Amino acid sequence: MATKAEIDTRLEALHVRMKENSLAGHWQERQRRPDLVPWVWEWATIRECLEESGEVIKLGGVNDAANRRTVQLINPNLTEAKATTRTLQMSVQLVKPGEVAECHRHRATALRFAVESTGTYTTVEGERMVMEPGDLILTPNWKWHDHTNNTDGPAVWLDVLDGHLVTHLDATGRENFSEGTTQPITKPDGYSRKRFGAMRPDTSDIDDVALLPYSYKWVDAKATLESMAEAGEASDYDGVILEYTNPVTGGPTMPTIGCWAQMLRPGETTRAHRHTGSTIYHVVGGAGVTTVGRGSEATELTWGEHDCFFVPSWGWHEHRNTSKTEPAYIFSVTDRPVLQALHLHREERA
Ligand code: GTQ
Repeated sequence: MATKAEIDTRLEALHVRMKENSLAGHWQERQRRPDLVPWVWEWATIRECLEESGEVIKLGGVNDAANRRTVQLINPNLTEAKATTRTLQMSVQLVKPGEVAECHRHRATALRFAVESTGTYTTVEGERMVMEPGDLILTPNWKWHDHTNNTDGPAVWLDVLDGHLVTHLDATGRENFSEGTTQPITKPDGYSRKRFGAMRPDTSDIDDVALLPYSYKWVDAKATLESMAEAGEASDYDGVILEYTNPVTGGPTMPTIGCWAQMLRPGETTRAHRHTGSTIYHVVGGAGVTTVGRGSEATELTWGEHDCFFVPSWGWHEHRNTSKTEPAYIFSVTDRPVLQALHLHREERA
């Protein structure tokens, strides 16, 4: 029988030999990545940093100008990766009057959710999609897109991209539009919403209907939430909630990013649940508190108008509208469609 000391010596030698040969034992330790932190980004701070970036960062054109001017929301445990979550990035973009953010496309999927805008538009695959506050515009992967602010006020919107997921999958790719700063406008305004919105169109000319350029108006989302609230259609766990869907497939907005709009009625507190898939929230209006985790581990995220906050995957959470008189409206994005596609979506209710 080998002694403990002999075994230890041989084990150490084995570890060295394996390391030299790019091998490792299952029993050996590895670096664990940290859990993500529930977090709130206050709008006032984001907006001030964005305003300042507007003074010092030039957009478009030549030399040191950036191709996009955004302030990125970072999870405190993802500072090196510069990421909001391990799959999604939420950033806030500023395009000043007269500015253009040049045309390109990439294999990262993106969306815009307008915060301040009076008529600035994103052109997606030849269609101008005008942004009014709360409007949602999809830029599925590999669709040409550029942004034009022809108005006399700043345009500010949330960008959400699945770039971290795409990078993780080694599937990145991008291309600049070579025939100018912006792409030609080839479709009438409202084209996608009219063609795909109400009746079932013939889509046999479309390569992949899961990747439709599309836009959704906030007036519609809000009116729907209000009529659902009136009818008492609500979830104990989410309040009055709607998922934005692809108008042709009925599935999620895009294969990698799901979008939701919800209303917490005055004074409403939801029941706690948790699920796989992480969620980034943006408060369209109202004020409240979201409790993440339970017992001594609980964190209270206090939020108000335009703030953004994050609930990690598998984190218990419940929302409370702290106003007794006003509803709270929240837009959120999630990587749930990916988890569903991989049969990894799970939910547990308290
Ligand atoms: O506006 O096309 O936040 O390409 C990151 C990458 C925005 C955009 C981002 C982008 C864009």
